Amino acid sequence: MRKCAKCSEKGVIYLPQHRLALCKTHYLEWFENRVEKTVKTFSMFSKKDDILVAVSGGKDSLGVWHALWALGYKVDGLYINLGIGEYSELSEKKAKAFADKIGRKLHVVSLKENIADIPTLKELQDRPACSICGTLKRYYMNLTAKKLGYSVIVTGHNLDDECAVLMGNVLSWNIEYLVRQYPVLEEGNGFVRKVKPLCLVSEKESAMYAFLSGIDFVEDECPYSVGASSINYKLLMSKIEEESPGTKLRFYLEFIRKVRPMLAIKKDLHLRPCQVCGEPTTSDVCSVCRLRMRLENSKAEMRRDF
Ligand code: Q46
Ligand code: ZN
Ligand code: ZN
Repeated sequence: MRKCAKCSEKGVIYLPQHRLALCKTHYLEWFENRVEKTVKTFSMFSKKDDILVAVSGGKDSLGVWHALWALGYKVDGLYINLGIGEYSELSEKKAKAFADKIGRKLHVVSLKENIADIPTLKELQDRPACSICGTLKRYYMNLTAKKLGYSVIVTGHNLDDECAVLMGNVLSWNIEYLVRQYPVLEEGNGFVRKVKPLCLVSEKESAMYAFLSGIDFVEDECPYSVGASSINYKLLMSKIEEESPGTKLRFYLEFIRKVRPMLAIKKDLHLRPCQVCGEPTTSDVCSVCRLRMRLENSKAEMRRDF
């Protein structure tokens, strides 16, 4: 390993796309500066904002919480317990321990207490677990942030996540999703502002930051992530990146700079409050309330059968 570019210490990481070797201290500094620069470039939030980080217990979400806390932002955490067996139990424990360590609040929402756990909902619906899970996470993140008075929601999506989504949307030319792919989703129409401060750091850089910061994160992936197409896209992108470092960053940034502005024709989604819970939706009753009704109907049917 080469020497650190900032001091004479031995480097612990080499960043090929930046042609930079750094020691532990200077890597942590580099990472936090990069996060801060991303926050400022995309005008995500300021030190006055009350920020809520959606944490899963993994390296990215705990890492972004740590970096923002170290940079002096007012950041608390939100953990949504999905009820996925041991995986959820362990990740909640790690998220709680991390919150205690940095002395910030962690809010916990249990899907089981609010609607039903993911395995139960997967049984009920003929949809992949991740699609139900994504809808519910977005719903409870927004609802909780509003209820508790947070002005911004942070998620831990990194450059690899964003590139995988971008690749999927490009392969199917999903213009509606492509337009929405941006590091900031503005507030309005009942939605709290949502931002991704890790969108310009790779998965490896994020993992290294979490490791060198001494964060105790969940290493296991969610059992439902196996076979997701995004994993294949990530592998493909990483192969290309190995051959030509900097491709991922270029793919994402050039899309943001050059392509997205050409696609960004304002689409009026006709959002209105859900007639049951009041959260924004494009139909009369939002998808979570419809899911809840379906769950109640199936319970009633089961009671009738017995
Ligand atoms: S937690 Fe939920 Fe992910 Fe598990 S069920 Fe799928 S979406 S894989 S980030
Ligand atoms: Zn150094
Ligand atoms: Zn609703």
